[in-house]
Amino acid sequence: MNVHATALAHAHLPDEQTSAFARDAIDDLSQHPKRLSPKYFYDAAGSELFEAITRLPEYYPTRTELSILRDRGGEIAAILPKGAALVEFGAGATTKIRLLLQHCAVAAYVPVDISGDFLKAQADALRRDFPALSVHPVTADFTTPFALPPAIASLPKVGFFPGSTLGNFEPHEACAFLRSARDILGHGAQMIIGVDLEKDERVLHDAYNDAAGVTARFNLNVLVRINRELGGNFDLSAFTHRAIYNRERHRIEMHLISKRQQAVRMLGTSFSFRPGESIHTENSYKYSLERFTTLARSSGWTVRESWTDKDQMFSVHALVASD
Ligand code: AVI
Repeated sequence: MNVHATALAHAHLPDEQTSAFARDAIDDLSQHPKRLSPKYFYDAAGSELFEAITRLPEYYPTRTELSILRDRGGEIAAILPKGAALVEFGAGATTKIRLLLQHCAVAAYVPVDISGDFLKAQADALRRDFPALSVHPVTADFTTPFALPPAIASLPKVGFFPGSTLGNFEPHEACAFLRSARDILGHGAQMIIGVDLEKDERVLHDAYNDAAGVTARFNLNVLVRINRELGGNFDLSAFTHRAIYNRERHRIEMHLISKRQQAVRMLGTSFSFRPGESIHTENSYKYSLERFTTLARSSGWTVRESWTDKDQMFSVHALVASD
C-alpha cells in the first residue's frame, strides 16, 4: 500500500467528498513545494469569509465588476440574442445576473453549481422576482462536462462567468474551461465573462493583504478544515498568510508560511515544515486586454466587445464562439 492508500485506510471517511479532500490534501502536502487546492477554501465559513472579502475597501474586483454591470448592463444586454438561455457557470449569489436580467428579454436562466441546496434557494427567489423567466438549476461541477436541461435545447445560449474566477485557473486550465464551455453551449453561443486586469502592484498587494486580516483568515481556513474534517493538528498560530505579486507570471500567489520548524499530522501521515516553508494555496492571474484576447482566441472564442471601468481595473467581455 502506498502512503496515500495507507492514510485513507486509517481514516473513517464519511463520504466521497471527504475522501477526495483527504487524497488531494495528502498528495499536495507531499509535493515540493507544498501546496493545497483553492477549491477547499469554500466550506460555509470560507464562503462567508469570501463574501466579507468582497466588501473590503482594498478588494476592488467585486465592486468594480458590479459597477461595470450596472453602468453598461443595458449595452451588454442589447447584444444578446432575444429569447436566449443564460447559463451561469458556478452561480453564487444572484446579484450580478440580476443586473443583466433587468435589461434583457432572456427566456431561461440555468445556474450551474456544485451546491444544490444553495442553488435551489437562489432559483426560487429569482422565479419570484422574474415570473416570466424559466429557471432550470443544474447541480454539477461546472469545470467538467455536464448536460444542459432539454427544456432549453432550442434556445440560443449565452454563458455567464463573472467574478474573474477564470483567474484562479492555471492558463492551460483556463483554456480547457473556455473550450469545454464552448462545447457545452454549442454552435453560435455567446459568453459574458468578467476578468481582472493587470495593474499597479501596490493595489494588487493591498487587495490580497487587507488591513483587517480577512484574507488571512480565508487562507488559514483551509487548515481549519483539515483539522476538523481530516483530523489534522495544524497549529494555526504557527502559520502566517502571505500574498505576493509574481510579475513574470502575472499572478497574485497566496501562501501559508510556517513560522517555525514543526511537524503536523493528518490521517496517520506526518508532514514536516522548515521555518519559512510555504504551502502555496492559490493563484489569481491578472490579464491584459491583449493577453485575454489571445487566450479567448486560442480557446475557440472571439472577443466581440469589452467594457472596463474608467481606471481600467476590471474588464467584462462579450465572446462569440468561433466557427
Ligand atoms: C474567487 N476569486 C476570483 C478570488 C480572487 O480574487 O482570486 C479569490 C480570492 N482570494 C483571495 N481573495 C479573493
